[in-house]
Amino acid sequence: MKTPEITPLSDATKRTAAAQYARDGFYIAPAVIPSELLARVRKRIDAVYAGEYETGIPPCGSPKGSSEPPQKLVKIDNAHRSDRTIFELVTHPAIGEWAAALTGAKMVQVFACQMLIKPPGRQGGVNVGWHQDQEYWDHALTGELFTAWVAISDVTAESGPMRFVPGSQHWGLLKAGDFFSDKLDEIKARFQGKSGGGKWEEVAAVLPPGGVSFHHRLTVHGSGENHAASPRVSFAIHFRTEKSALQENVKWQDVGYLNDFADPVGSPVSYRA
Ligand SMILES: O=C(O)CCC(=O)C(=O)O
Repeated sequence: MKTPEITPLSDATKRTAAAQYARDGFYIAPAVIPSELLARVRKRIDAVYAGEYETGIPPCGSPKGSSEPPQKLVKIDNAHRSDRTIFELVTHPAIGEWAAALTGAKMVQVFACQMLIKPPGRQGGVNVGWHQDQEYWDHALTGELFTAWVAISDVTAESGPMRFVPGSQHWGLLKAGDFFSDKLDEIKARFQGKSGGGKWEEVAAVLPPGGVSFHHRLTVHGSGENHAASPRVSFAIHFRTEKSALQENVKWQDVGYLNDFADPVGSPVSYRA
C-alpha cells in the first residue's frame, strides 16, 4: 500500500490547535479523509458487520456476522486487523499528523480501534453513556493516550454526535462513567458530584464525512440518540505516544483489545518525527 501524500500543517496551525486541545481536552479538525477512501471504507464496514474478514483475522470478540440492519449500537473492536481498507483509514497519515500536532508527540501508535454504527431510533441501546476513556484503559495502560474519532457518515446535530465536556480532562480520573449505559442524566449527576464543582458544558462534535475529532483520555464524553434517517457510522481510533507504557506486570496478551506494540498490523505507527 502506497502512503498517501498529505499537505503538512503550518507551525501556526499546529500551535493554535495544540493550545486549544490543552485547554478543552478535545479538538475538532477539518475533514481530512478523501471521499474516495470513505466510499471504499463504507463497503468494507458492511462486509465486516456481515462477518467477512478479508485478512482472515477476526475482530476482537469475533462478533457474529449479521445481514440484518442493527437495532442497537454496534461496536466492533480492532477491525483494522481484519480488513486492509479499514487499516488504510485507521493509519491515514493525515490523522497521525494532526495527532502529533495536538500532543507534540514524537511517535503516535494505534493500540486499538472501534467501528461504531449507531442506528436511528429512540429505543434504548443507541446512546453512549458519559465516560472517560481512561476508565477502560487504566488497568492496562498509563501515560499519554487519546482518541481520534473519524466520521464516515455525515454526523449532524440530529444523528447523535459525540458531545464533549470542555476542560473535564483536568478533573482527574473520576470512575463515574459508563459507556454502555443509556442513562445520560444519571451519569452526568455522578460526574458532577465528583468533579469538585467543575463546570458542565457540552460541545457537540458535528462532523462532515471524513472529519475527525480528537479527545484526551480523561475528557468526559458521550452521545445521545440518532434522530436522523440513517445510521451514524464512525471509527474511534485509540492512540498511545512515546510517553505511554503498559502498567507494571501487565502483558499485552492478557488484555483483550491490545496487540503487541511491535506488531505493525495490530499496532501500526501513524506518525514518527
Ligand atoms: O461514538 C460515540 O458516541 C462515543 C465514542 C467514544 O466513546 C470514544 O470514541 O471514545
